[in-house]
Amino acid sequence: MIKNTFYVTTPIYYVTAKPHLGSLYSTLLADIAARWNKLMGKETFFLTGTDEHGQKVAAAAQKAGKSPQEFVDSFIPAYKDTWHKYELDYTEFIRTTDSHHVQAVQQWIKKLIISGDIYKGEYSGFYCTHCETFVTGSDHPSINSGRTGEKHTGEEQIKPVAYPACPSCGRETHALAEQTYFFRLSKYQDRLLQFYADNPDFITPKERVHEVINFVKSGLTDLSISRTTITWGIPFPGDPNHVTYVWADALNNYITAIGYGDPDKQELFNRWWPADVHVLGKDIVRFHAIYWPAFLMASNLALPKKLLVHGWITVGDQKMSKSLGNVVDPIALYEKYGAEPVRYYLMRKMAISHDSSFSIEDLEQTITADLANDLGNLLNRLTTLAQKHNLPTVTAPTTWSPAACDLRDSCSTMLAEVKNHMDDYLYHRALARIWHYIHATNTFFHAHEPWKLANTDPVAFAEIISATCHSLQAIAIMLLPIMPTKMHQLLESIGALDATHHTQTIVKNLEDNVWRQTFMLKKIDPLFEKFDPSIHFSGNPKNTQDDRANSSTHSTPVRPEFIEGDKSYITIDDFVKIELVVGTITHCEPAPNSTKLLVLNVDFGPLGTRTILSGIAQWYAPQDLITKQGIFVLNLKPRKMAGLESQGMMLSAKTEDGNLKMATVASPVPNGIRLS
Ligand code: ME8
Ligand code: MG
Repeated sequence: MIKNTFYVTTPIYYVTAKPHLGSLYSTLLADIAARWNKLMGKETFFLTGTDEHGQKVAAAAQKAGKSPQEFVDSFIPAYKDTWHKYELDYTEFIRTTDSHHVQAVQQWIKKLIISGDIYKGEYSGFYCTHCETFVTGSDHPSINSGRTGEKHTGEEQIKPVAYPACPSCGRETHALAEQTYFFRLSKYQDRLLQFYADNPDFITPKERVHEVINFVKSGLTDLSISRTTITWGIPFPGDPNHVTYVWADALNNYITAIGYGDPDKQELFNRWWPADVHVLGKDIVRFHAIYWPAFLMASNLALPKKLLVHGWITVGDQKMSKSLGNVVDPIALYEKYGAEPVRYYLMRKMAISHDSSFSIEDLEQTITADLANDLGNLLNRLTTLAQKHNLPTVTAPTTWSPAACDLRDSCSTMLAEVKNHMDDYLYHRALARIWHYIHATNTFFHAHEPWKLANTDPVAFAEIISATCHSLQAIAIMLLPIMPTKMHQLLESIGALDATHHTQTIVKNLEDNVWRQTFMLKKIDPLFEKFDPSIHFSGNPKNTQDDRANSSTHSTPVRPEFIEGDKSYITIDDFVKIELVVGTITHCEPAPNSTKLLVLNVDFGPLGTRTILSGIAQWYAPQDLITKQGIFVLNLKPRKMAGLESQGMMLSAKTEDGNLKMATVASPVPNGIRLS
């Protein structure tokens, strides 16, 4: 029996902050896949949610001075509100702290312990908290676990890297040695390779499969799936000192949300599993293409049909990310532009397999040109004309002119091609194809100058109006998954709202060149607003279509009001007020009566020597610092600390998990040099 169901998921997001444009993008891709399949007559389940356990979340909670549960709870309304504002019509929002998920994961573990795929052992290696991932020796052949022991050249005042960098994010990992439960990943190496060979379409875009195959071929070691050094996680069944590794917890959301582990929900589970598509960004391919299929194999469950892997939304050349602090706030965009223009822009401009740069200038130009001018104006002219000539109801002619037949033929070709693109998740191509047809419809409408025909040839006039309405109906139906509310308004204004109730038949008819009999036209407020780029940007406001296509490659920075948590840039004048100077630490000792502070004597060359106190005793022994060059703020108001006056501040970087490194220069420079 062919299932007439469609199950789509998004990554569940770490709740360390509110959602941003990147998480919106993934969730939107899933929403559009669900809406499209619904339109094509399938029953759909669209799952999204939040990943709430693990070290990363616990560390962020601690920093915020909240309990982990309180901390994660505080973000849920922001997620749900943002998704509702953007019309992301999910079926279920799963939280990994939901009790049914917790219980189902525990059951899953128990089953695998019984089957022998989970066993207890000892892990010793490295861990990246940012990616919540274990880094093994084979990931990093160049593990360097100590000082180089070379002679002093001045250069190695910078400590050699003590731990390997994380292969995903490049951050320094930390050492980990603990008792742990392992998942027998190594056992599934051959079956995984066979699966990739048998299912060449498992990963979209296809090219991504090579890195996965290479990784598996290089040899899979068993995966540590419990932690004893953290407490914020699902308690490991039968061993209270352990909590479940966050990925072994999180990946299972895709099955626990539809009833896995609940005997009363067996039918529901069978109805939806396996998932038709998991949407994810390219950062988490390894977890979804290797660990997840192996977990499922071990559980005797079918594997998902597809992983839809997308690239980054970037700002300039940088990935938009919570940790880089350059995230665009979807709510600020919503307030200025509305949900559906932003939905359109993200789907039109972000090619799924590539990284794509986001800029407000490009967004405004796209809304103005594509939505307000190409589509909105066409509807507006049509309905204005019909109203002016008192033609509320248009009936299709018995025979169509050759020009109208051409338009009708190109409509059915457009539909067939757009359907293929939509089925292949190539939404930017589908939209480009629809816009090609919108241009053809505009050309048809304007070339026949219906405003002149109204009084001279009422039959020809009605034909132009009717054919344009048919085109608009087809366009609106294909755009329903992208801009549901606006397209309902459009269909209503041409009296074709009923088309939304039986879309499959309508699409079939349009493909078969069967056009509708009557339309009833009603003028409505413009569907889309125009944005004049000259208000915010210098340069030629009348950019052509081609200029627009290029504009994202040399994009202007996103305006500050759209950057989350960064509502006010400083100017260069503000920056130069801070005197940042390089100096060498010539003497260092613990501050009297303090376990935290060190007293540094720092030589600033021509600027003299200063006494500076720094709260770094926990990370550096005094002798480690002598002869090192640091970066200091020299015009900070002197401050009394531990009974001494500190005449400046040393800069350092503290990581989420509490490591601290002093800031320095890449190679020695003369003391007293000012940073600029
Ligand atoms: O990795 N452009 O959660 P996460 C496009 N909890 N997409 C982006 C993006 C950007 N600049 N930034 C983030 C996790 N994303 C785990 C997932 S799943 C069982 C567990 C999207 O909060 C993209 O989909 O770090 C990426 O894969 C995801 O957010 C990572 O979200
Ligand atoms: Mg991430």
